[in-house]
Amino acid sequence: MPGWQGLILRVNLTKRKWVVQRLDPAVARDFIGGRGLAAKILWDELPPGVDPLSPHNKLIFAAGPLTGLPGPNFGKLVVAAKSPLTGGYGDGNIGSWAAVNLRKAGYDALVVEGRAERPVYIYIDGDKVEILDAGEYWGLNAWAVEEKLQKIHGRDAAVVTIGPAGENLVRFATVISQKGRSGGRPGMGAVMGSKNLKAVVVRGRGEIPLADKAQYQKLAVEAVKEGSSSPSYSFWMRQGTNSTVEWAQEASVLPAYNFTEGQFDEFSKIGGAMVEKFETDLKSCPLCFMACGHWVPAESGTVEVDYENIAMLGSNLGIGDLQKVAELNRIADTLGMDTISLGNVLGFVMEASERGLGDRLGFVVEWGDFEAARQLAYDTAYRRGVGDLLAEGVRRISERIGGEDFAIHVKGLEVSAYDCHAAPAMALAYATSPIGAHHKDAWVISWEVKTDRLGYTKEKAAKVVELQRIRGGWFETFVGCRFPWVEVGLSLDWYPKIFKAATGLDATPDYFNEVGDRIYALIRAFWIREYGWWSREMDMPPKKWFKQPLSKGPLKGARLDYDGYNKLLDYYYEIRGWDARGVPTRETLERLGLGYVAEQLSKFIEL
Ligand code: PTT
Repeated sequence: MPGWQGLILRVNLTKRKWVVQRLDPAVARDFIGGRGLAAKILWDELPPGVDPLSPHNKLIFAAGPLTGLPGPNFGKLVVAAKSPLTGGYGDGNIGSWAAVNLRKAGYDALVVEGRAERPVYIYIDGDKVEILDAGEYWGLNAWAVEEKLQKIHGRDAAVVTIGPAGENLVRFATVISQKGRSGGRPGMGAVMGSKNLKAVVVRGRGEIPLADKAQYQKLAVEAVKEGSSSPSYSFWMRQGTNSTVEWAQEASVLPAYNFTEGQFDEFSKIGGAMVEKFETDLKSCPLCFMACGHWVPAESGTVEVDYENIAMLGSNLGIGDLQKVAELNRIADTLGMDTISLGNVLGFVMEASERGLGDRLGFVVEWGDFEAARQLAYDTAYRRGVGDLLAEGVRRISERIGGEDFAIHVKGLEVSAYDCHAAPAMALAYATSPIGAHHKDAWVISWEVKTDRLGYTKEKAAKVVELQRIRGGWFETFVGCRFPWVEVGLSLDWYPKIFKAATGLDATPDYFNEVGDRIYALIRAFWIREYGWWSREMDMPPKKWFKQPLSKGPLKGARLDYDGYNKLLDYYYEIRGWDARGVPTRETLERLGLGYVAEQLSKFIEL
C-alpha cells in the first residue's frame, strides 16, 4: 500500500502495553487517513455515551498518505477524540515535526487508550516504544517541557505536549508543539491530561513508501514553485493571516465586544501592518514554503500571533494594544489553551459584567481591562477560584449563571473570529461544522462578502458544502495544510496528481468529495449517537446574531433572519441527503457505504 505505512500504533496506558495493528486497505481507501481514520476508529471503538475524560475515550494522532512528504506543506497531523467541551466529535490539525516523524517511524496513526496511573510520556523511535515517567514534567508549561524532552532525546526528536491547562482538564485545552503550534480546539489537550499523558516524543528515520518516487518528486517541486511564485506570495510572507484584521474590519466581520459589533475602532493597532512592524521572527511548520508564524514581542517574551488569536484576544475584548494581546496569546500557548475559546470566555464574562451578572460571577470586569483578562487567563488554566467555572467553556458558564442569549458557541464549541450578523453563509458554516463552531471546514465568508451578502440562497448552501468537501474532506484526510490553496491560490488540480504519485490510486476530485461526504455523515452519526437525540436546533448559530443587530458601521442594523436561515439550512440538508432534523437518511448512509452505521444509529434515533 504505497503512500500509507499501513500500520497503526496503539498504546494502552492502563495496561502499559502497545501493539502494532495493520491498517485495513479498505479503510484506507474509504477514509484515506487523518480525520477520516480518526472518525472511523471513534465510531467503531468507543462505547456509546462514554465520558470524554474517562480512560475509555481514545486520543488519536492521525496522519494521511501525504503527511511527512516534501511538497506543498504536508507537515500536519490530525489530533482527535470525543470532545470534553462539546460531547461530540472533536479534532484539530497541528503542524509539527511529530507528524513527519510519526510517519518516518513507520506509522499512519497513534491511538492512545486507557489512563496511566501516574504522569507519563510516550517515547517512539521506530519500532521501539516506551512509556516513560513524566513526574518531573507535570506542572511545567508546554514550552519548557518540549525543551527538556529535546535535551534528553535530541533535537531530532519531535514533541507534542500539554501544558497545565491540559493537566487541569480545562475543557478547551489543546495540544502544543514547537512553541507556536496549537491543535485540537475542542479539548484534545484535556483528553491527553485525563490520560495522565504529558507528552509524546517521536523520532523517525525510515522512508515513506511511494508508488512513483520520481514522479512524486517532480510534482512536489513544481507545485511548490508555482505556489511560491504566486502574486500574493510576498504579501503573505510579510503578514501571514494577520492581514485578515484589516480585511475583516473593512468587511464588518471583525468580532468586537463579544461579537456585538463587526468593527473595532482600534483595529489598526493590532492589525497585520502592526505585526509586520514589530515582527521579531518568522517560523513555520515542517516542510512548509509559506511560513505563517509571525513572532512579536509580548510583555513576558515573544510569541507567534495569528489572526484568530489577535481578533479573539484583542478586538473581541476591546483591547487595542498588540503587545498586550500577544501576552494573552503567550499565556494560552505556554499553558496550553485554545485562544479562540479563551477569547470567547473572557468576552462572555465582560459582557456578563456589563449586563449586571457580576454578582453571579463574584467579580466585575470591564471591556478592555487587560490586567483582569490576564489574571483570569491564569486562573482558568489552573482552575483557581472563578477560573474553575471559566475552564468549563461558554456553554456551561451560561447554563450556570445565565446569559445564553450572548453565549457565542455552536454545539458547545466557541465561535472563531468572524462576526456573522451580516454573513448568513458563514453562520451556516459554523453551525454545520463537524466539530462545532470553527471556520476550518468552510471559510465561506471571503466568497460571501463579494456576493449578495445578506441573501439566503441555495447557491450559498451549495458553496458551504463545496468548501466542506475540500477543506474538511481532502485536506483533513490526505492531511496537508490548506494554506497553499487558500492563501496563494495553488491549483487544486495538483492534489489528485500528487496523491496518485504517492499512492498509485487514481484519485479524482469526485473520489475525494465522496470520502468527504462519507466522513461528514459518519461524524454526524457519531454526534447523534453520543447525544442520544438530535434536532435542527443543534445547527443554529448563536442567538445574538439574530436578536441584536449591529449598532454601527456601514452595515448598521444588520442581523440574521430566522426564516431566511432556516431556508438555508433546508437547502444544506437537501444537498447532503440529510432529513429536516439534520439526520443523514438511511439511503444516504447506505449510498456512502455506511449501512453498518445506519443499523447502529437506528437504535438511537428513528431513521
Ligand atoms: C486552529 C485554530 C487556529 S486556526 C488558530 S489561528 W488560524 C488559533 N491558533 C492558536 C494558537 O496559535 N495558540 C493557541 N494557544 N490557540 C490557538 N487556537 C487557534 O487554533 C496553523 C495554521 C492555521 S493558523 C490555520 S487557520 C490553518 N488551519 C489548518 C487546518 O485546520 N487544517 C489544515 N489541513 N490546514 C490548516 N492550515 C492552517 O494551519 P486547530 P496550527 Mg491548528 C499559536 O489547530 O485545533 O485546528 O485550531 O493548529 O498548526 O497552529 O495551524 O488563522
